[in-house]
Amino acid sequence: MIKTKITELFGIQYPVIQGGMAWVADAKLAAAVSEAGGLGLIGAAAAPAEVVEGMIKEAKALTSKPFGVNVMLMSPYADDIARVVVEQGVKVVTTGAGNPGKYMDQWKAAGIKVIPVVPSAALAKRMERAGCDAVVAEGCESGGHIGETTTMCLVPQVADAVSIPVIAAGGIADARGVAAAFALGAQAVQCGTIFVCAEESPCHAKYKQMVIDAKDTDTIVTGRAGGAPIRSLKTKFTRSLVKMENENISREEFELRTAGSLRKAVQDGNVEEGTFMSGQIAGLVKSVAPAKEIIEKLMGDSEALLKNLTAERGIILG
Ligand code: TUI
Repeated sequence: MIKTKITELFGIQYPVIQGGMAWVADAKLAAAVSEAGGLGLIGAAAAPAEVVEGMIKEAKALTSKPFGVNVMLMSPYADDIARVVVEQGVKVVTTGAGNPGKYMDQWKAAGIKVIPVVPSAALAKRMERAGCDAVVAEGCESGGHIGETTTMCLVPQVADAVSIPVIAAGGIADARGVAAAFALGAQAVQCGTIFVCAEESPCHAKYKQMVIDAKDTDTIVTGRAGGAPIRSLKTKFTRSLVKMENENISREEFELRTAGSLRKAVQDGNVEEGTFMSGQIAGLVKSVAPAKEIIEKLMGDSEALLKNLTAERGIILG
């Protein structure tokens, strides 16, 4: 058993949160993770509020354990989704891709635990002052929309900047990552890429296989020029996007080429036009497995490693 401030805060068994991945983090995946003792998240992404409401109802039918919703703040529907999570009595809200300040009063009044994803210590401090309950310090090893700082550098600096609990994200897919996260000052981990390959994940079999086949250097960052960098698997398509950006393609043209590309990856496994978001840790993901198995292996190995860290590493103290 690994009990931390985060397992206490959420009333969960293991200090593992599943990332609120756009198109991937649906009700089935979130419920499976929560049922297995972690905290599952539904990713609201850019979906309309009715769709998110439907997913929340579906998750409630699948699990009586706590689960959360990730609100992607760049969504045109963010205001409506902010209201839906309150109406539906969601216990935990994480936010990404922006500052959730304008929703804080509404969410705190409803007793929601608010956990923003932050890419910097400065934003973490602002979020603590705004009354957030914890922060996710997400390094740029992550898949999807990323900041500039690595997990190794971000987590300890965020941990020093705030007194609320810190959850480490970015590059964590096994016990070594969990142990490192604790050593850096985190109280829990958030994992994304490993759950792309959960049996319950809605990702197309081709997407899962591409993550399994990926090695350490197989991701690429697109969208830097437009100010919304996205990490995904290297394909002919994503390489061509970077080439176009380097040739100063217009933002409109870039948007046109990338619109709907994540959906094409998740639902269709379309390698020609899909964006297969993935973290740099894909190389550690070797198979598709049920969420419960993923979590039990991750946490079982972590407990063993944490108990015996130096001996397992051949490090001699004193
Ligand atoms: O949000 C994510 N990852 C995502 S969101 C997403 S969907 C999307 N698609 C196209 C363009 C943009 C998004 C896919 N992956 N992770 C959390 C995260 N939050 N990463 C970085 C940030 C972030 C960035 C700036 C959080 C706050 C922030 O603050 C700016 C400010 O207002 O101070």
